[in-house]
Amino acid sequence: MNQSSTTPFTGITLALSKGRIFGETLPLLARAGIVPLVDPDSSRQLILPTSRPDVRLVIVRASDVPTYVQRGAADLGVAGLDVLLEQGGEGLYQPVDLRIARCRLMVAVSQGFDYEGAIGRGARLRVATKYAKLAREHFAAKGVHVDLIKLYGSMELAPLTGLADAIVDLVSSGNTLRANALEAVENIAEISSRLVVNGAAWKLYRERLAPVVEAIAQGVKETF
Ligand code: PRT
Ligand code: MG
Repeated sequence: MNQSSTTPFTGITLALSKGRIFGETLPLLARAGIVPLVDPDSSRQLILPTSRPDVRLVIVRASDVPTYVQRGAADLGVAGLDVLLEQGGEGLYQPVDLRIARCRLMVAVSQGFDYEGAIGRGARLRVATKYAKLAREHFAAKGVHVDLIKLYGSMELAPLTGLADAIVDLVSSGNTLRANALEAVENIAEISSRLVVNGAAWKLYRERLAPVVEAIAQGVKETF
């Protein structure tokens, strides 16, 4: 159990993304006695040692967290339910709702666009989103025909430029929708971040992982 680069790391590796998830996970980790020794915002380091020599953090893209944990490159991870639902979350055990980075997955349109009318007429709706699977499932369940337009960011721009009639995106404060003259018309899912564990690692190394998982779960209980 050491963190030098010459010896393989034998402790617990936790994958998480920079930004809001990192910021909101830190207090929960601190309650579990895990404090990063390096600030990922001011350092280029992607592997962060912590106050616990047997625990390290790896910084990855939010949508890459499930891959790291599924393939065992990380034992634990923090991932948004949006990412887990969109990707399927296969092989992942999800023991703790961390109740952080909360938001809603919603359908939004330009203010004044007659969404219900368009659906009622059976119009084929052009929907821009990075959540292709979740959007497809949502509209299929409603029996609405859609042309899905896959985007990787700035979904809010699509209705404003005529690229799409509607978007499926995350909304938290609603400020981004308001600033772009959009309005939410449907709620698809309540989202928060989940602690995810590699299913095989959980079976093999449960006595090593469980104390960390339980400490984080306890942190959530004390925080919310
Ligand atoms: O940025 P990057 O491309 O690396 O990846 P990412 O965008 O997936 O990462 P990040 O850090 O932006 O988001 C990580 C996770 O945070 C998401 O997977 C969600 O589970 C969660 N989360 C919570 C959010 C939001 N709230 C949120 N509001 N993720 C994104 N947003 C965006 C939203 O897409 C929209 O553009 O913020 C904007 C709306 O915010 P409001 O406050 O104006 O409504
Ligand atoms: Mg982002």
